[in-house]
Order: sequence, then structure tokens, then C-alpha cells
Amino acid sequence: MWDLLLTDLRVATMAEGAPDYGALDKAALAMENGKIAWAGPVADLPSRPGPLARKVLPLEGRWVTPGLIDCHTHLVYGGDRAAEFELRLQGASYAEIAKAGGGIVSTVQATRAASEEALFAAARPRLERLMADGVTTVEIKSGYGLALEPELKQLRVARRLGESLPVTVRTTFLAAHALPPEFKDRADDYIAEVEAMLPAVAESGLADAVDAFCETIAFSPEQVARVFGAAQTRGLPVKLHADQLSDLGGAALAASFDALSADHLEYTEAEAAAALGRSGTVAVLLPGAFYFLRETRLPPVDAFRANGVPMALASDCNPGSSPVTSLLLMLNMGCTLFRLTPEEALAGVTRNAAKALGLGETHGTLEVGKAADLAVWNIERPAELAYNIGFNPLAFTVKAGQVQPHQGV
Ligand code: DI6
Ligand code: FE
Repeated sequence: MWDLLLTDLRVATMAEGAPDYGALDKAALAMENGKIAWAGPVADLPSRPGPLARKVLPLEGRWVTPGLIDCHTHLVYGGDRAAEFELRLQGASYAEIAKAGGGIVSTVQATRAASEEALFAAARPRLERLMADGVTTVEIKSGYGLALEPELKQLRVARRLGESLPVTVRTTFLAAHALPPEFKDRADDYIAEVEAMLPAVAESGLADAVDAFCETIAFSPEQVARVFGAAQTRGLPVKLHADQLSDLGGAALAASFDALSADHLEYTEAEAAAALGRSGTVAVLLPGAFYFLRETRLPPVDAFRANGVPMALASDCNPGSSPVTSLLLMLNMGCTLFRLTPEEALAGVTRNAAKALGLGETHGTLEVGKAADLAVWNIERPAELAYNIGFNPLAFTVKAGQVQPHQGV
């Protein structure tokens, strides 16, 4: 007896190498102990559905996809940056605001000042809004504490969000995000401090990976390499904010450390795509930040395709460069702005997003043995998920085999 059997559905399994979304028509999916136990045509079920599972749900031809995965967010933070948005609209650039002591550092002040409770209360509705788009797994970074205690505070809030809501949370330690004011003009000293934080971070079990911001307004490739070396010594995988505003060789650096992902990549040169392909590093594209900062230089998507680089799409949910809480909107922007196909876009928030989090073996496709995390949609074809703007066709999600009513946020 299975726990749950969904019948009369169309499923986009998103299985690697399968053509046309890995689609199956007139299908059924069975779940047992939070995992997919059976997937195939209804006609191949061993008997009538009734006796096969404790609960049988006919879906009337609805489409089912893997639960969506947002593999890059900074959604735990204090304050907001609406005033900075107004300044940018008057002509100031993101980098100018950062250099003048605004930007990330202003969110650092608000995050340090906020209690754990306040950070949780502010982050929860942002996460619920993402989940209302069918998200069942999310990555959450620190990076607005920039000292051991406030960084751990952010990570604890991220873990608590995952315990309080039906969503898997993967956490990332991003202390090398910006230079805290108390280390002004002493970036190398701050990097030494980040290296010194890593043993305690690893010991706490609060971080699943380590990230850094490689940029002229943040840290150099040499400084990032120090942080990555310390992370790998502690057994933590790495990922990198690379080549967002300029080309410092961040993508190649990430590849040289076999990073899980290199993220942004607007300024990445085509040659670096070959290095990403060889290391199996996922290119995480963030069209929300591209749009919100009114960037014009496109990531080298053709080179990623030519080199077999898996591409993911994420919200980059953060108060400064991407105040985005809709992953469905990122599907649309990934296609419209970056020219992904709707199928590449959907792979970018399922199979490849799972890889970017080191969860490729357990999440991101609907195959027997994988997590029973799925989204059920009122659509006629999968491309509708990328086609609509501001319309949410989610019917409901299933998280670890449990039906979750759509909250309609
Ligand atoms: N790149 C980004 O897009 C975010 N962090 C980063 O390194 C922006 C964070 C912020 O502006 O608060
Ligand atoms: Fe980011």
C-alpha cells in the first residue's frame, strides 16, 4: 500500500536527457515515506488505483512538475532599501551607492540591529510568497551580519524557517559579501577574520555551503580563493557571486574550486564557459537582478549551451538588487531577457537548481527514489509556466509526500 497515489495527470518529470520535459501523458505517481515509489502510465499500474494506496487523488488531466527550487536567495534581512531605489531612479548607480556606504552595508546595519524574532517575522512572508509559486526547496544565504554572531543569527533564522514551513531550506554562509565598516580599507584583515570564522561555522552545522562576492566593490579573486580554501578544508562546498558587474575571472575561479555553482555571470567570457562545463559547475542566472539594476550585458547563454553547462534560474531575493519573491516571474524573465527556452527555464528551477545545491541525487526530477516534492498546475502545456506574467496557475503542492493546500498568496 502506497501512502498517496495521484492519477489522471500529465507529468513533466524533467529527467536528465529525456526529450520534451520528460513528459508522460495519462500518468500516475505514487508516493511512499516521502519519496516517489512509482511513476508511469495509469494503464501500467498493477491494479485498479483504489486498493493501491491509502489516499488516491485523480487530477483531471492537470500537469505535475517537480516542486520548484529557488537556489539563490538572501531572504533573511532587516530593513528595506526603497530609498536607494529612488536614488537609483535619479541616476545613482548600484556601485556608486555601495561605495558611498549605502547598499549592502545599510542592510548590514539593519540586520545586526534586528532580533532573531524580528528577522524571522520579516522573512516568513517572503518565503510564503515564494512557496505560493510552487517552491518546495529554497536556498538562503547569510551575508548581512559580516561578523560571526550576526552571521550565525541569520543562519539560525534560515534553519528555523525550514522547520516552521513545509519547505526544505539549504543554508549558505556568505560573510565575504561586503566589507564591514569596522574593517574599512582593511579587506585582507577582514578575509582573515572570515577564515577564522569558518571552523565555528562548520562546527555549528548551520551552513551547508560557503559563498563569496567576487567584484570590484567586494572581494578580489585572491581573497575569494582564501575563503574557498578554508571552506574546503572544513568540508564545505563552495559557490560564488561571479562576474555580475565586471569580469574579474570569477567563473573560472569557481570552476577551479569545483564550485557547486557560479551565479550572475553577465560579464563572463565565453572561454570560461568551457571551464564551468568541465567542472560540472552550475551557471545560476539571476534575471531579477539584471532587470532591477537595468543591466544590459547578457550572460553568455550560447557558450553555456555549447559547453554543456547546466543552467539554473533563481530569484536572488534581496533588498538591494532583486526584491523578487516570484520564481514564476523569473521563468518569464529568463526566457524574455536571457532567451532561455521555456524547457530550459523549467529545468533551471528544478533539475539544475537541485544540482546547484548539491541535491541532484535526491531532488529536482520526478523519478522513483527521489523526494516526493511536486507542484500541480492548472495549465494545458508546461510553457505556460514561463509565458504568464503575474498569473499563478498553481493548484497545490506535495511536500515529502504530504498534500499542501495552495495558500493563494
Ligand atoms: N549580488 C547581489 O545581487 C546581491 N548580493 C550580491 O553579491 C545584492 C545584495 C544587496 O544589494 O543587498
Ligand atoms: Fe545574490
